[in-house]
Amino acid sequence: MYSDKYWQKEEVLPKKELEDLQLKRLKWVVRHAYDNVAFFRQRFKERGVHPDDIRKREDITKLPFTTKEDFKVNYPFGLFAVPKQKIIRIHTSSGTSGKPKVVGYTARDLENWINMVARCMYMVGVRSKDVFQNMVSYTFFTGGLGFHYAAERIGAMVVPAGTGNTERQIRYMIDFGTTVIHATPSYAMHIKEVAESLKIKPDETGLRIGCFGAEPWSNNTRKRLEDAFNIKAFDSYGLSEMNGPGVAFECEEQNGLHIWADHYFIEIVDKNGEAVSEGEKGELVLTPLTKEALPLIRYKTGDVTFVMDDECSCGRTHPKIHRILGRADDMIVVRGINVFPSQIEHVLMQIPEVGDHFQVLITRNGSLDEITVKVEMRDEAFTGELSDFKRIQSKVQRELYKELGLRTNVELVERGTIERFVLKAKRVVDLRDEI
Ligand code: DLL
Repeated sequence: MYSDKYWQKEEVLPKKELEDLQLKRLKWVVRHAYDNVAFFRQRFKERGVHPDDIRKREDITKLPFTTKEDFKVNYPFGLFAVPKQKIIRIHTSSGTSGKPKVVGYTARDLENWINMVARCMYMVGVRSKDVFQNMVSYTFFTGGLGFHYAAERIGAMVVPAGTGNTERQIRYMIDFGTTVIHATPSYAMHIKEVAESLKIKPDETGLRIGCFGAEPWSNNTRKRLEDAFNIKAFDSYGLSEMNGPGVAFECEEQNGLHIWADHYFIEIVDKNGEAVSEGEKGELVLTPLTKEALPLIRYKTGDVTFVMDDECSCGRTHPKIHRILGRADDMIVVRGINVFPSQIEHVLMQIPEVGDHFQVLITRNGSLDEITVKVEMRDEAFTGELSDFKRIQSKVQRELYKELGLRTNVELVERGTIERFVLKAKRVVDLRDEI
């Protein structure tokens, strides 16, 4: 630990020093990838670029991008830059189809990763006195072990709960005196609902902090979770290809996520792979600067965000990104209008009559795309009166129109009708190709 306030001294490195460190590490990782991964060597040659061409940070744009597709071609270990005996762990990230992406770690990679997640947890106030209940999957998913070892490193008491068996999770929270929880926001919403059905009041638990991530969620969901559990809830961003969680995390300001620039080089690009203007939104491209096992160059994450490069009152000098707006490939294009599911969530979660669960169905009616939002109502709002029902339905439709500029069909359903998820939610069902 560096001080009472920070886990590592690198968190407050002056900007110039941080940039110098980035350049030094960028040169190292580019050379490492070129020397040890045939795939990168060939890509560099095709592009007519050599590691010696990297003299300043801006030279990164000379390098080719790496994509999710490249994992498929190189399945399982073709992108690894060290011999197999130096890899001490692997994880996988399952895409929606085809082969999973296999990611590997050397002992030093794991050490760096543990420290990055520890930085994040320490940043939001987790200390050795805390009881940390880790309610995500512990297997191939990076969220389980990623948080587990970091919490142990801080010295917290770890409850390796995993997912599911929600009533027991709630029992343990109370019996063990859990103070910090980690879950996907959709599972946290489900836990909230089960706790409510058990008539457990937020202040009956000793919870203080919630770490939520691994999928898009909204500020209005944050409010609901904070009220239900009497906690402060923080957004946690990461991806398996960049170790897992611990890439970026909110600090106590809850306004943007610090992205650890001593370990990741950040770019935001448009559809053509060109840098966007400062502060504009686009796809996040990351180059890990210290990864020995998997030195991905200019990796296109598919996640859409923008850089909020203002000074932060927490004192950390690492840039902040806005919470992820959505995945480029999650974006629904309906009648020419781009919609991210998180925009819909944002609208729904601020309407008091609306419950915590929803689903978006996209269908085609002739040549016209239709979007139907199925929304659970809160029990209290469900009076049985048709006029109430109609009023709420038009209210939801009106609010969605204001945000999306798009007419939607709204179907109100009873609580418990829509599927619950213990890890990442699947909220959008696109039936356009099936009709
Ligand atoms: O989800 C790693 C993780 C574990 C992050 C625990 C946070 C907490 P993957 O399964 O490889 O890794 O999925 C990565 O999930 O590219 C984003 O599209 C999405 N994602 C992750 N965190 C967030 C977030 C883990 N806070 C993919 N907001 C990423 C929005 C997120 N999307």
